[in-house]
Amino acid sequence: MSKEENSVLVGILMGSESDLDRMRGVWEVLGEFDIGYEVKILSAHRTPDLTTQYAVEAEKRGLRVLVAGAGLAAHLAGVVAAHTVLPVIGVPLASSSLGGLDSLLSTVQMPPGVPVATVAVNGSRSAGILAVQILAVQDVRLRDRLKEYRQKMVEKVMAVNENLNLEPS
Ligand code: RP5
Repeated sequence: MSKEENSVLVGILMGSESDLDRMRGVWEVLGEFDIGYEVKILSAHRTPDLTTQYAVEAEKRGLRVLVAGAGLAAHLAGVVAAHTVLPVIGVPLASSSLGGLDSLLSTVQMPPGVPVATVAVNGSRSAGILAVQILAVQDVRLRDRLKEYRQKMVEKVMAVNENLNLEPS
């Protein structure tokens, strides 16, 4: 799956097809900002060679940010980060009886030297926004669009406040 109109700048990886729904927010946001992306199912333990190959080749292929989501022991983002100097955003997924705490710790607690920028458990929209922010460092128009996005958030909250009509109990 990919958005072909623009050059592909963001690689979105996840450990299993069962992660698709929880990762959807990443490509929804990238679509909203017209950023080219591709989505791949790649697992650190089920397809270790393919995962390594993808991470090693990503920079040469023109990708600029990688987003990796996985549940359970969730070592995908760390393994990908080990094979590239591109920024890697980790999305811990709550796919186990531990409610995502396992994924959170195994994604965020990378040993020093190989960081994974970890968002909230199931925080796929935030991962998408962070990817846009990273790309926006070199792109003033993208920064302006991020400012508009923030302004819309303000307006949404203000509209909710205007419509709050709570009866005293
Ligand atoms: C992880 O194991 C995946 O990222 C997924 O969250 C979890 C379960 O995978 P399936 O057994 O549903 O394929 O590697």
